[in-house]
Amino acid sequence: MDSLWISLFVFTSLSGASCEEDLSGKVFVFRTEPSEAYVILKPLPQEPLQNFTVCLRSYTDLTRPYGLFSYATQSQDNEILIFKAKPGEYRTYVGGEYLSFKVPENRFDWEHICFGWESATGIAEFWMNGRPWPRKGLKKGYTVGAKAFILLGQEQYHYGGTYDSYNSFSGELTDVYMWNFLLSPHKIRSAYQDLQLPQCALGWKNLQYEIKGDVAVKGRLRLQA
Ligand SMILES: *[C@@H]1O[C@H](CO)[C@@H](O)[C@H](O)[C@H]1NC(C)=O
Ligand SMILES: [Ca+2]
Repeated sequence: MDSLWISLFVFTSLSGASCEEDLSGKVFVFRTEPSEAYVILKPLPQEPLQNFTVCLRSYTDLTRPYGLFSYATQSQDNEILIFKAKPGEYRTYVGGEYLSFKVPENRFDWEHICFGWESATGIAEFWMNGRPWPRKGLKKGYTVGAKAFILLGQEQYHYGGTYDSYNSFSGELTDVYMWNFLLSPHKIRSAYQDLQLPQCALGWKNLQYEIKGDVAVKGRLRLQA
């Protein structure tokens, strides 16, 4: 972190626009439908990625398509994208190509998902609520670009830019993490159960973020006592 960044960070923190926070037990509530809002995640990763895992937990009654996690670079807007195409299908993108994972519909509950990928084999893992789906593969040998613009709640059409609110997320989002390696099955189950996790640059317990638009940070409501 250089001093310019620190002063910018302090300045924006004071203005309430940007913060680094331990968000344990909290959620982002995207209140409107459709929504123009999104949450920018920082810091920008400075290294290209050969392996990664992204985990997050969401809760919504939307049946239209929506973007959850959008990692865009200057040259590829769908560098990494987690997109719910319909109630029974997630699409996970790497380098502009996607895999489709069929999931149960109408569960009406929180959905915890992890998407992991490794370049060496192109193997992609999709986990939902602590269970692995049959592995698939894409973009073997590819390197995910650095200096990405990462946001939650929209699907970027261009780096840092336009999106279509028809693909916006409305509902609740929590427990967002990204690692630059494939998380072990044991740790993916830990992520699902919200237990101790390996250090990461982008994590819910030390999240640097900036809210754009109508998103509130609130305590998580438990479904059961
Ligand atoms: C990515 O994963 C592969 C296979 O697990 C490993 O050999 C390689 O060193 C990893 N690359 C980086 C940059 O961590
Ligand atoms: Ca896109």
